[in-house]
Amino acid sequence: MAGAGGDCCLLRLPDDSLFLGLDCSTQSLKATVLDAGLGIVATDSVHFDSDLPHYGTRGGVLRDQDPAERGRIVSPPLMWAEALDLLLGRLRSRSDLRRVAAVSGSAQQHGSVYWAKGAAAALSALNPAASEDLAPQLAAAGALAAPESPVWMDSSTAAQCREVEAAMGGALRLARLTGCRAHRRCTGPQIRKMHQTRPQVYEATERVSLVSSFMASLLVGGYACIDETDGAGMNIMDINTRQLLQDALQAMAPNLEERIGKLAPAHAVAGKIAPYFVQRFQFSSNCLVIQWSGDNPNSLAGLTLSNPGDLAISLGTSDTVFGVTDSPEPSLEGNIFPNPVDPKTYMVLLCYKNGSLTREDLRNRYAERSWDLFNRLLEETAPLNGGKLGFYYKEHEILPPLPVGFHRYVLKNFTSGPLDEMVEEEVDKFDPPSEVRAIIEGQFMSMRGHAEQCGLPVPPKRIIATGGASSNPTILKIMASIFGCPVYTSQRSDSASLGAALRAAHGWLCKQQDEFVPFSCVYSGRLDGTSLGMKLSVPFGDCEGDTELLNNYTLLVKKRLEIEQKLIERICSLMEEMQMPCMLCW
Ligand code: XUL
Repeated sequence: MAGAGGDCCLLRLPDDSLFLGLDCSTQSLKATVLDAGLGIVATDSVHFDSDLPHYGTRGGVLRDQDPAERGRIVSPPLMWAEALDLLLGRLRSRSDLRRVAAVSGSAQQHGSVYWAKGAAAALSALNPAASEDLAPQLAAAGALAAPESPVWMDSSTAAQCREVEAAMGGALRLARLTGCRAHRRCTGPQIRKMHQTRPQVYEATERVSLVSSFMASLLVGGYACIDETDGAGMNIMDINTRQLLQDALQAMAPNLEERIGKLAPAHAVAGKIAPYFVQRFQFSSNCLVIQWSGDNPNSLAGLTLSNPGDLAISLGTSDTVFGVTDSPEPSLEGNIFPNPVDPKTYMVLLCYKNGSLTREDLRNRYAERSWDLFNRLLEETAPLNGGKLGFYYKEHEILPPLPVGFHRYVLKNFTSGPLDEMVEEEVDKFDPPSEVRAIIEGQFMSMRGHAEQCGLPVPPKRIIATGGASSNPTILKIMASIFGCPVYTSQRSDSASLGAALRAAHGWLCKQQDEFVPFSCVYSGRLDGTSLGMKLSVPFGDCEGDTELLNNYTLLVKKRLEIEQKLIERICSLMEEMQMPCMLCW
């Protein structure tokens, strides 16, 4: 039997079937359609800002301008619903949606959606014959208790994070139980803030969904469960038993369990697709909706990451670093989630808020808004940047937990003395080429240092780079030098929607077999020549000097982590002087 580790090759996806993967990320909704041979038959996307400008988002989000609500960042859930109609309409004209055997999805992690009382009934009554689409029908039924959802970028929950950690016996205990400390983007503290600051919304709420389960709920026309992988980003689930923790639920808000509902494994069936989608877009009424999950877990599936020592780095709105482990060690840094495609293992994730938008900001300031010039400047400057280290935070950062601000240091006597004895001097600015190198080197050095602290293997055996900036070879070359390993790229930059399509096929197979089957059954023997193939983009160790350079980066990473620590201490004592609670060491 396949589930018992038997011969997966006996399992077949029906020849004429299609599998649809959607990814509701911060800035867009994307789709990948796979055929039974795992070839890509269609892709498409809806960009929230430009395709749906009436929601007024920038980068897919709305930033609260009220000084009392600094750091509050939200998105309108109806925008995601409208994007779903638009995207399926576009896809229908390019592929035969009747052949879709299963659909699954990926979404930005941690965001919370508040369904109003009666929303379950409204979802089941979505009318395909009505002239209105999903969003106006949901609005007319008053299906949402809050028109805006706090998303992963929201950093306005510092007080709630402190309270929750205190109630749960400290940050480390909470991390050991739930997979992470109360990071500001975690959903539990978001819900607590909603209960404290908008009690009327919380009272009116029948169900809280994550962005992933919100989208799945639209597709099944009823509340879909939160899956156990994305659910781990909420601070309310025991990552070992995958059950809700009563004391954590109570630390968040009253009567929360009934608003969360049950959790389900990521490979489970959420339901059959609702009649709305059957009639509007010609899906088969037998099309299965497989549980949706978070974007990072879906990328893990899309990159078929399963070997210890493989590290994925996704360079997108958030930069993330992740790998698989069977012996997770939750700490104050990073997140541990159950692996969405293997109930026995876990994924370790580091998340940085300052990803592509911060790189773009530096490009605009120092490289005349041009990636070509940005790359030229990177190539003109020597590795190690002459001992110049930059810390650029346009958003309140997670790793390290530092507020918005730019900090620059030069190591004195960089060219003459031993690196580990060098003392740093703070400066106001660098020349433009050094600024450009400092952000790229700085981001990768931080990833390497924190990955090591979280127990991820450094140097990794290989890195699989994905996300927008992974198409930039100059950036990838620097990644290889700093981590000391070859860098591969996935043939497809959108690993999250690809992962969702593969998970749709996986969920379909599990349902067919009536038991869990290994994820590799979906793709066994079919990695090369399909959408899943990897390409070696930067080799490592072939050039003279690679190893010496790696050793120097090792020292520079150590120095960088020391400076980070000093920056944290400086901010803490400033807060203390101002007699304010220190937001960094709650
Ligand atoms: C991960 C995280 C981000 C979002 C981005 O914990 O918050 O990577 O998932 O969509």
